[in-house]
Amino acid sequence: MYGGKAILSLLKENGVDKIFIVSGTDYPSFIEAKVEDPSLPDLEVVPHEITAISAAIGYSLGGKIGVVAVHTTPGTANALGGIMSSFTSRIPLLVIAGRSPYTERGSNASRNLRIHWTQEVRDQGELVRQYVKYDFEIRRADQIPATIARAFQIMLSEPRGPVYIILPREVSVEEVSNLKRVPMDYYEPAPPLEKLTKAREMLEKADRPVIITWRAGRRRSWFDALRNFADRYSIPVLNYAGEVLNYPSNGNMALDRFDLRSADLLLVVEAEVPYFPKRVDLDVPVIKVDVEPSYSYIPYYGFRCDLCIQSTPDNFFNSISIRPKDGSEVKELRAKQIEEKKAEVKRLMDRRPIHPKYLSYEVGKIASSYNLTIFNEYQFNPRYAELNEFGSYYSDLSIGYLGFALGASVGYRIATGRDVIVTTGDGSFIFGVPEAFYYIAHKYPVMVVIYDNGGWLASVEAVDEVFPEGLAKVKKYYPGAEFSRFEIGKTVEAFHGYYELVEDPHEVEPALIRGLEKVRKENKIAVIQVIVDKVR
Ligand SMILES: Cc1ncc(C[n+]2csc(CCOP(=O)(O)OP(=O)(O)O)c2C)c(N)n1
Repeated sequence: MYGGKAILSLLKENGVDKIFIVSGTDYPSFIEAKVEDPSLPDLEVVPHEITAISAAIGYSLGGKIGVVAVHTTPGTANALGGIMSSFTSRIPLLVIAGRSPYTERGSNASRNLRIHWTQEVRDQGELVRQYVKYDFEIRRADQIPATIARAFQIMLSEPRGPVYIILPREVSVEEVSNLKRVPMDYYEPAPPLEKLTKAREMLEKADRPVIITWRAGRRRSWFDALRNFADRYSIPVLNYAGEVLNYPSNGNMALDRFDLRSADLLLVVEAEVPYFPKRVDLDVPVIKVDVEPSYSYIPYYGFRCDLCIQSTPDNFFNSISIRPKDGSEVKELRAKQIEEKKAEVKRLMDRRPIHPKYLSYEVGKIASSYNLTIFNEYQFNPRYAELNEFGSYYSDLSIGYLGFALGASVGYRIATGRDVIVTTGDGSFIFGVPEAFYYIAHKYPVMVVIYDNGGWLASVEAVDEVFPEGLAKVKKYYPGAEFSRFEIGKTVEAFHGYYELVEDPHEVEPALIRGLEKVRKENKIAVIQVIVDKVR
């Protein structure tokens, strides 16, 4: 069996049923192998790497193994943002990149185009090395079984993340003499006994501990363990909806805000940035529970860690028991926050331009009534929604590389079969390469809600933060951060999708329901572009 076919066979054995691919002159072996054996993983064309790698990320978030195949150095360049995102957000991802043929003659695979010289780079792995857990250029076809086994071991062991395998064209056609499987188990950390004892002491002693998280809900058993712990011992949870849903928003311990200066212990779980020192100056002990507590990839990092525990959240939470705290104050605070939000939504519901918080409330209502998963990029505010189930919410990935939500929503939909709604800023929508998204989404349709505030509000906010008395703020004029408004979602019609532009707050709910019906009953992509105010 030749190298390319061996890779596809081994991927299939490892449960991969789909490869998101942007092919080039490096993939004849994959294409030939798929034609020879249709039972090999599907080669799902997504015609831009930003969307393809996002789809693979969504596939992994949906519990399967995301695999993306890209074209040598140009494809890697376009996929780099997704690689960075999966590294910093700890998402398993197998990135396969072709490599320019390295021979000038002697093989069918030898160079036959100008680009086969010009696309060669001195060290291809270097392009991604800061953001992958492992990279390797396969030198001989016999190395394929061990390389694939190792790739799975590394990407699935915590902290999970991307691996980058380079496949030269010569190796892809070379015979593999022995396709022997190599067992390579995955592994993950658990807390040492003495650290557990210390954590128990600190938690017992504290009167006002608070859990701060960001992605402790990224695995179902973690989500369940955190919820049980917080509920049983009455410890409030901040960022219950962070990068993922970490704790149900209808749970008794879900808080939108909490004055951290009144806490006497922070239990920081899978969160690289627990708070902003610029905003709040804290002198509170910290227990950190994390599969990699140091975040050593971040060069400057000043957060204290009085007790650093390298563990998965479930291994920690399921091994600790303490006397429950008195949760009455948290419940009161929570009830107050819910009432405030209700009153706020009531105040905002007739307002023009539409307020993004009100839109989030309406999106949240639809998502919970119709059991949809939300993929959010930038504007949806989860506090105004009811998000209760594991896997019902995914948001901006850690490194802030915009453009993942469109592709990821489709990958997630394919992996889970769940209906998905994407919420995205107008800027983020464009970063997501809509046309490439439509190509794949027309087969697996989702609904997209664009929060169109006519530009990059984040860039405007940065000006106000850095120059609070500045002229730009006084003049409300922000060159470089604003752009003209177009009907950006209308391009979906070229892909037989459904489009609506909404400016009237009373039209929000009916438009969302119409869009969802188009997705569910007519199998169409729906894009609802909502003109919103330039506020958060
Ligand atoms: C690929 C990429 N380019 C640029 C940025 C910088 N950036 C951060 S937020 C933002 C604005 C995004 O616009 P939009 O989605 O409309 O959200 P808004 O801030 O307007 O609510 C930009 C440009 C980024 N994070 N990623």
